[in-house]
Amino acid sequence: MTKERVVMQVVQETGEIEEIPLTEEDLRLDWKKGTCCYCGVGCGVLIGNKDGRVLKVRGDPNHPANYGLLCGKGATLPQMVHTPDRLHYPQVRADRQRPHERVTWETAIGYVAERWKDIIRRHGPDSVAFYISGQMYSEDYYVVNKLAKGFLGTNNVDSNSRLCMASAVTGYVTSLGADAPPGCYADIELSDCFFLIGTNTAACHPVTFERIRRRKLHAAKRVKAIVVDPRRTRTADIADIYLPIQPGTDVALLNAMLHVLIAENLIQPDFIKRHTTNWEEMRRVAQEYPPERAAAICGVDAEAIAAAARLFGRARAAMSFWSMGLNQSSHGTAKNNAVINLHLATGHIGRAGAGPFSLTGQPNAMGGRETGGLSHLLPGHRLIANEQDRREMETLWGVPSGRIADQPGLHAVSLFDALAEGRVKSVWILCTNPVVSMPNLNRVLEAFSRAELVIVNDIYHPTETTQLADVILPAAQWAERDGTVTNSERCISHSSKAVEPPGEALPDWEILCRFAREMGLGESFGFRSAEDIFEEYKRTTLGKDLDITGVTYERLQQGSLQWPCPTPAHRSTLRRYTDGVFSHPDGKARFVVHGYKPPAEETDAAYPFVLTTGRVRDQWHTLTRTGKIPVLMKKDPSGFVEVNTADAAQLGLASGDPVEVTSRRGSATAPCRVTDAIKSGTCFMPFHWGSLWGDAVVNRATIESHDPLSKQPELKYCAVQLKKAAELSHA
Ligand SMILES: Nc1nc2c(c(=O)[nH]1)N[C@H]1C(S)=C(S)[C@@H](COP(=O)(O)OP(=O)(O)OC[C@H]3O[C@@H](n4cnc5c(=O)[nH]c(N)nc54)[C@H](O)[C@@H]3O)O[C@H]1N2
Ligand SMILES: Nc1nc2c(c(=O)[nH]1)N[C@H]1C(S)=C(S)[C@@H](COP(=O)(O)OP(=O)(O)OC[C@H]3O[C@@H](n4cnc5c(=O)[nH]c(N)nc54)[C@H](O)[C@@H]3O)O[C@H]1N2
Ligand code: SF4
Ligand SMILES: [Mo]
Repeated sequence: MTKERVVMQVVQETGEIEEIPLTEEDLRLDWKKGTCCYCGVGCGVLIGNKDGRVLKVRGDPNHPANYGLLCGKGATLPQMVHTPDRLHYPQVRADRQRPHERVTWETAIGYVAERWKDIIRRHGPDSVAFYISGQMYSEDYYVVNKLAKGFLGTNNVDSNSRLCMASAVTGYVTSLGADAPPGCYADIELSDCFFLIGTNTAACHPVTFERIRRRKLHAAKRVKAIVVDPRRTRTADIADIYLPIQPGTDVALLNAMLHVLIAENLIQPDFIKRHTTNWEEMRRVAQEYPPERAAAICGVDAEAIAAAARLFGRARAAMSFWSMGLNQSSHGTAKNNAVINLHLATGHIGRAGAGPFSLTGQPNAMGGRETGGLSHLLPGHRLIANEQDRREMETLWGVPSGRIADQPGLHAVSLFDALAEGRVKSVWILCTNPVVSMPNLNRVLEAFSRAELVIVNDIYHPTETTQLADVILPAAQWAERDGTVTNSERCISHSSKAVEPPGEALPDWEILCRFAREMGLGESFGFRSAEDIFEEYKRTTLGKDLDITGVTYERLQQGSLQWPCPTPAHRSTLRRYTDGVFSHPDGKARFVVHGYKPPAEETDAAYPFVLTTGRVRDQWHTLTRTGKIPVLMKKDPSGFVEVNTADAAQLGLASGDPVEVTSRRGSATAPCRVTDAIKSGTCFMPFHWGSLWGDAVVNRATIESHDPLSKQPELKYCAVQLKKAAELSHA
């Protein structure tokens, strides 16, 4: 690092950039290139370490996702590395009444292998399952998939990405013919209309939001922004039009926007004719959604819907951003298709500054899909259901033809159902905390108590999930191991090992390989490094839409690369579909048409409020990391329930009162926050606080109903009653 004044730049909630100077001493640290392990923005970081400890972090000025900028979570990464509750050793309990006991790796792996052999012998390979995470590196993902689908003979591998990105995947695949957003972050600086729907970008993708905000504010008259969310979050601060939509009704709104675009000749008939199919059906259904009809369904002004459509249709280049407000829905695929339809009708796709851009939640949700990390996928964007795809993978893995089962495995919700019903006997959970994050937690607890053997890889103990495990395996975490991730814009970055993991902790892939060897599969799982795995994995992408055979660890050390990147000389692919040729066999994009459907569970006299859920800016998921960082705990020290002012008055609730939120499945209790920023009839709780923190556990109430295509559960909508509680309980 040079001698000039080096600062860490951190974007604040207000949009101001705080500059924290690095000292002379800081600059003498050993700095390694990494990637932030929190959100899907995928910011490049430099990890400053000394004597085996991570001491500082700073944004990588050369990384295209952030050009040096970080948010508050990224800036405090060092504080979550060396904590007192890090797991150092494998632990086992043979009897659930007894405490966990430290064992050697040989004993732990030997025990798991022996139990799985026995369970598989008695009940067949589909009696075991892996539940994994969009926070694992692609190398970990590849090894789990190879092991389960290629060697153990079960497709029961699903990821928490099912709760996150599954509807975006089915949306892209049905509309465009292939997974992943067509554009890139650099489009932000070239766009003149931002359509943000179902995303609190300011809180959840702060560095990307800062780019959007800057673009908007630098040309405030020319660049327009539309925000659609039942809660007025800071994301709406940049909006020219803010639509406080009734939760779950987005398809009606989007169809009505298309109605207006057609009525006012703001569509591109030439683009539609040359590059799409199914327009007549689209036009017919859009006709059924005049803005007045949508206004009644969505609870927003018809004129505002028309105005939003005009901004979108008149823009030179419009970009849409969305995330969980659309994906976590019993018709999440339809919501995704409906956004993409707006782009297809107006030709806002495949060119600079324009395109549908779903924001990826976790740092490697995208890489997970690339490596086959959902129960219906195989590596290289292949499908279990496709015979040729299975044969190709069997050849690549050197296993007999027919080894890969021809039916998709269990998806996340059905996996926990199968455990609760005794159809699956054992689950191995890696890098996720389902006892906080799954919907309808009482059902999940049933699953754990019925399971014969629960194995959990984590970096900390206790978590709500490790507490219930029979076997706890200590994983090396961020900065303690190598690996690659793919962020929201298809950009692959390498994250380096900077320090040794604590105690006997090992990278997840290595734990899995040790297990595979114990199962007698040593020949196929002899990987010696993450790079070894990457080299094998990348060959599975040869000739596929995401071909990355031109990527090497060495090239990634120089900088990240956006797929496809098929040759060593190939530079990143910024945009796909620039030639108007889409990924369906006929080369056309498809209008996938849906009418509005109500959510799975509707409100009634007994459960009159809509409960929606989500995140706050300074916390990450189930708090295992950010919950230990005092500066991040300051703003929202506990869970809470946002209640609209008029509703609160009627219920006799004031801010700070304990309020009990009860659905047909369970209840949570947290302090009330009375606010005008949420729509009347709707309440909101963040899902971060699990049972280790008290009773603000919102997923006790949420519903496991899911989209029929994507199987993504409806975490953003269920019916609840609200009442003042006697008191709050704190752990
Ligand atoms: N600070 C922070 N950042 C994160 C994370 C984190 O835990 N903390 N997690 C990461 C991950 S994995 C993910 S998936 C992303 C999630 O990022 P976001 O999707 O932005 O976050 P959420 O808060 O879950 O939901 C976004 C918004 O959807 C709105 N919403 C609810 N129902 C509806 C609806 O029916 N229609 C519409 N239009 N809007 C609705 C909610 O009010 C909420 O403001 O964030 C990533 N970034
Ligand atoms: N109500 C409601 N529920 C939701 C959501 C919502 O919006 N509303 N959002 C859903 C979404 S989008 C998501 S992505 C999920 C997230 O939910 P989870 O995945 O359950 O949340 P995390 O806290 O990120 O869990 C990651 C776990 O892995 C551990 N860990 C970290 N690094 C490593 C590692 O390198 N190896 C191993 N083995 N372990 C590691 C952490 O300590 C932690 O226990 O929640 C879902 N649940
Ligand atoms: S925006 Fe996301 S990736 Fe970037 S520093 Fe913040 S949490 Fe990390
Ligand atoms: Mo997510």
